[in-house]
Amino acid sequence: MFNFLKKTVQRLIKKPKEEKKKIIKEEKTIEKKEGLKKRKLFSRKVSEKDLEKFKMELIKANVSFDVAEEIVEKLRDKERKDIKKILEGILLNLLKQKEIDLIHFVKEKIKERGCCILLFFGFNGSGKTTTIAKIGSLMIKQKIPVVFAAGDTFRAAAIEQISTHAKKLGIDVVKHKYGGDPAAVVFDAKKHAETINGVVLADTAGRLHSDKNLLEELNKIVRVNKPDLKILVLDSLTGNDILEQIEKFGKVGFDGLILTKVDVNEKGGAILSVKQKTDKPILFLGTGQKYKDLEKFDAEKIVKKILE
Ligand SMILES: Nc1nc2c(ncn2[C@@H]2O[C@H](COP(=O)(O)OP(=O)(O)OP(=O)(O)O)[C@@H](O)[C@H]2O)c(=O)[nH]1
Ligand SMILES: [Mg+2]
Repeated sequence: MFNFLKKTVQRLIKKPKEEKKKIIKEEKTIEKKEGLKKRKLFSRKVSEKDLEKFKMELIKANVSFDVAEEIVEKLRDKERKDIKKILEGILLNLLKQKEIDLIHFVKEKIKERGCCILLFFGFNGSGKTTTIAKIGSLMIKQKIPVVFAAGDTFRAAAIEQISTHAKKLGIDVVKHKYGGDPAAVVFDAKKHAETINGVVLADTAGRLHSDKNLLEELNKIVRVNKPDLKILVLDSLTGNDILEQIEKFGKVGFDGLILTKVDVNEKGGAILSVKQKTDKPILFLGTGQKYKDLEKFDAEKIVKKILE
């Protein structure tokens, strides 16, 4: 996780030995010619060439162009010895967020009104159904009654997929027929959740950029069922398209995000771009295919990983 981003940052912080030797040699020549003052200028500050290279590498690590520029701007004319500290500040600032403690939130909602509805949506294959299963498992561990709503009535086998997870986890699932109205599925799941004082985890069909009807369907689910939290699930491997997805789903509105597949994401830059694009909190990172592979988002831990 974040290996590529980490290497990029490390390259800027620690110059390779040969390069350092070369710089010192060049500096000595300058010193002889033009005196000590010039040498200090040359050696201490991070060079324009290094910054440009750093920017390109950030972009290669899936950091968006705007964010890469912003980072480099803040490093310009700074002394090399301060770079690590400055970068730490930039990264922490980019990743900071208003936390939502999901378990606490759900428990409070159930106390208030007898149930809680969490609606999950996102692009095709981003990991919605898998993430719902992981969160279902988490809720059970917290002794919160759970019901799945099989709201993907669009894709063949989607109902079976969530039913299989439900069976493995011992969770109830409310389902209708294929082609049925997802808003009605979530409504029925809510009725069931009220009888058990539990939480509805509502699955939905994957969306493509061009799926106007599916976006309308999503709006209808929201209108009819008024979910307590709308959660956008994003695949961290997506690259710059991820920003477009945030924009699209922003039209439905979301309260939090989950970024999946960070375990197979060597680059790691998308997380910075996402944070810059939206001020909604990242609730969890998906770190694998097992139920336990769900990590709470922790900005300090991530920055430490990149800079250590
Ligand atoms: N490595 C890894 N794989 C994941 C993670 N989350 C989901 N996947 C895999 O990604 C694939 C798609 O996951 P789904 O949960 O079916 O995605 P979806 O968004 O429900 O897909 P659609 O219903 O087709 O829109 C599956 O093979 C999952 O096992 C993760 O955090 N890490
Ligand atoms: Mg699915």
